[in-house]
Parts: sequence; structure tokens; C-alpha cells
Amino acid sequence: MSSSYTNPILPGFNPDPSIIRSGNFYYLITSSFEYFPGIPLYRSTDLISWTLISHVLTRPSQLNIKTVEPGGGIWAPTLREHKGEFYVTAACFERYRPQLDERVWPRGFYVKTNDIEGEWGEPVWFDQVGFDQDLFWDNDDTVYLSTTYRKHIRTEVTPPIKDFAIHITTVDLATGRSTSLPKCIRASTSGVAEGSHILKRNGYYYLFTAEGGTESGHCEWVARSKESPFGPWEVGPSNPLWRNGIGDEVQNTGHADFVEDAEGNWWAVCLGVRPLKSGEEWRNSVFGRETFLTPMTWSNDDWPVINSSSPITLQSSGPGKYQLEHSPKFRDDFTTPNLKLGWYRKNTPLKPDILTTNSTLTLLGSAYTVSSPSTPTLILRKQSSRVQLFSTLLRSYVPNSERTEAGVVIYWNHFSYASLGVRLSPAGKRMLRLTHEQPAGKEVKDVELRGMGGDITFFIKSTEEDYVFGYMESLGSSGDEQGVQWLEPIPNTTLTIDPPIGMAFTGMMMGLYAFGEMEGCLVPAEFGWVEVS
Ligand code: 6LW
Repeated sequence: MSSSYTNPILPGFNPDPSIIRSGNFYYLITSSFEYFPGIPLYRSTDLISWTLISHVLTRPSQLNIKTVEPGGGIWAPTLREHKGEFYVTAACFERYRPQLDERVWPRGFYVKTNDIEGEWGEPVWFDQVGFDQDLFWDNDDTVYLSTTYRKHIRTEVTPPIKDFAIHITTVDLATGRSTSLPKCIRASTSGVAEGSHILKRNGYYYLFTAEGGTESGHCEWVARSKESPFGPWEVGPSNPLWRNGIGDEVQNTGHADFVEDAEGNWWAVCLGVRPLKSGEEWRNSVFGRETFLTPMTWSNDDWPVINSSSPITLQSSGPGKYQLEHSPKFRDDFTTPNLKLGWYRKNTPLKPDILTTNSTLTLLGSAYTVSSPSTPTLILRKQSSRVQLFSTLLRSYVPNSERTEAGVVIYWNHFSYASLGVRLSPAGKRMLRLTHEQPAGKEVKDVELRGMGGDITFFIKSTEEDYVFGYMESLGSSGDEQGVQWLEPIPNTTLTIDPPIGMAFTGMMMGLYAFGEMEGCLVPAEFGWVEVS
């Protein structure tokens, strides 16, 4: 039986999915870049409805990113199970350069656990450079590590260039040391072959690669070998496996991983982008790259066929699947000692400056503002729905310095964001400051408040086109509420801008912050609840 379901299956930024089936569950992980904790782990029983159950990298000893640029941090992890143990392998860029300077390339690492829903171990670092690590265990227990880096030289072009190509070594997992020299097993005519995953079926090794770069040329290729993961590899008869192009409702699809369900049906998960259409123009997605699901079959000749070779769509169908609408609904009253899952920091926190006690989220702001590439006191959630309302209550916050501020933020990265926060005016009066930071410069607008100490409810309304901040001031015991005041809409295109350093690999986040702008922040900012509806 075939029925329909809605893509993306993981809305909000969730690129580079990797998937396994273990027992009664499917588990899926995605890239987390500059955010902490790193590598979200989702669980599902049906491949359609996913629950965030934990993160793989939760301790500074596993993930220690300090001043990483947008799009740096954790890239493209792979999740695998072998003999009752679970492995996640990934790369972490501390400094991300647009040209990916070889001298600062990461080496990649893996962590493992025997309880996939529990804690993960300490990283074991490989001595092989690269990103997009994949681990493959052959029947004789030899472990193969494939990664992407620039070494393969294309000489047919002038001047010759170095491709992003897939290289493979055998590896001793206990130490992370290579046990063979790397061999290039796939270079693409597009100049980019990355995101490798190897699997074995019916006596063939299959090498899947993401090619053409992660933007409009993005696609997925397959090759296979009868002999070994070192090759020789025979390129599939019908590559790329499918293609979504400019103008399609889903674009940039590729970077796939594969799973067989309990009924013997195969599925692919991959990243894709839902761009916004404005008139005839397709524009950057506020969600960045998200996770899509598509059915997969095998030809009589044992080649994989994905989505009948057709473009991936928002409404999809496959064996035994059913429709499910995604809801962005969320509420946190901060009643638990630990924050609910789905809150992220930028970078690894240096100290406990975000606390939940007595149904209150307390932000102990630091000297770093939201523009800092370091670790500001900033806590964020992914935007997962185009039209949604984010709201929160800031309890009677009175800064004691003109440099202190606390409020709410729409965050693309530290070069592009819009925030609305409480500050003190030079006359010592409480006011709101609207900041719109863009790579081209910062615009600031101050808005007068009526009272000095009342609670303030903040709102961020997201529409297809823009974001609108609102606020409601509570004027103390008289209970006098003035209703929601809405500020000027901020077009989302003025936020989804490529950063001057790094890459826009992530999606829009919304959250709370407090800072002291180059000085300590003596007044804690206390938030009563956060709601997304
Ligand atoms: C990912 C790589 C890529 O590791 O983007 O363009 C990187 N390609 O496959 C980050 O998602």
C-alpha cells in the first residue's frame, strides 16, 4: 500500500542527514555547525514523524568551538551500528575559510556508545584529513574511512585545479590511525564529490556521493564495485540519481543516506531547500537546508533508483506512509532543572550562564554582544514553520548600565540578525532598542517605554515575507496592559544574507539574549516562559 506524506520530514535547518534502523526504531542525525550541543539525534518508528531525543556531543571534551565563523563547527556526521555499538563520525572546523585552506583542515573523529539513547564517549581522532567522514565495516571486520578533501588534481583544465574528491583508507578504530595510504576513489567532473556513504548489498559495494556542490548544482551519484571499497568502481548507468532544479518547489537536493525498513522497502534521506517564491523569483530559504525523505528501489540489475528518478517534492508518497502535518507548537515554562531539548548556544559555553530555577530562565549576560563570534549569552531555537509566533515574558528587568541589554533575537548568524531588547537611555529611562545587524552595517532604533519596572512580553511574528517584533508592557500592580505594539516589518531577505566570512549553512533561529557590551552584566535577565505557536 502506498500513501502520501509531507516533506521535509525534519523542518528547520537539518542538513546532511545520516540514518540507521536499530531494533524497532530509526535514528537520524544532522549537522549542527557552530551550535552547541552538537549533532541532534532524532528517533522515529515510521520515518515520517521524528522526535529529537538527545545530542551526540554534549560536553566540551567532545566539542569545543570558541570563535567559529558561520558554517564552521560540525559538518556532515555519519551514524552507523556495528556489533551492538553505535558510531558517529564527523569533522569539526574551528576556523572555516571560504576557500577551505588545507592548513586548517580538520582530521575528523568518531565517538561511540553502546546505548544510542544515552551518553556518547570521548572523541577518537583520525590521522586522515577531510570532512564528510563515513565508516564502513566489511564482512571481515576491516574498517574503511572515506572522507572528502582536495588532493585529486584535474589537469585537463588550465590552470590545473584541485577537486573535492573522495579518499579512502583502512583504519584501526581503537587508535584512529590509518592502516593504508589514502586512495582517491571518486572525483567528479563537477569538481566536487563529497558526502560519501558506502553500503554493501547482494555482493556489491555501493559508493554514494553528493556532487556539484551544495547549491543549485547539488545532486547524488552512485558507483559500485564487486571487489573492494578501494575499487575498481563502475559508475552507475543513470547518474545523477535524480535532479531537482531551479524553479522546482524543492531545490539543491543531494547528500543522501539510505535505510531498509522492516518490510524490506528502501528509503533515502537527503538535504534539500524550500526556497521562497516571490513573484517569479526564487529566494533564499529561511530554513537553510532541511531533511527530506524519498522512496528507493533497486533495478533488476541491482542499481539503486531513487524516487523513480523524479525530482523530490513537498508532497511525496511511498509504501505504507501516511500524511502528517508538522506543527511548530512548543512551550517551555522552565520547570525542569535542565533546559528542554531543542535549545542551542552559539559555540561551546565557557561557564554556566544560562540557568533554569523556580520556573525561570535566568540569563547572566556576559561582555559579548549578539554580534560576537565568541560565546554570547544567547539561547536559540530553530525556526521550523514559515508562519509562526514566538513569544516570551521578560520579568521586570531594569538594567543598571547603558551597556546592558536583554531581549529577543531573530538570528541568522553573528553578521545578520535583528534584536529587540531593554536598555537604559542616557537619561536613565528604560527603553527598547531595535538592532538590525547586516554585513553592510548596523541600524539601531530606540523606542520609549512607559514604565520603569514592569514585565514585558515580547513577540516575533514570522510571515512568508518578513519578521515583525511586538511588545506588550505590563505597568505593574494596576494591571494596566497597553496591548501589543508592533514595530516595522523586517523583510526576511535582509537577514538571510551570505556572511562575509564562512558560509550560510544554517537556518533561522529565534531566542533570548543578555549582554553587557564589553563590561560585566550585573542584573540577571529573568524569563518566565517561551512559546511558539
Ligand atoms: C557538508 C558538505 C557540504 O559537509 O556542505 O557542500 C557541508 N557540501 O557535504 C556542510 O553541510
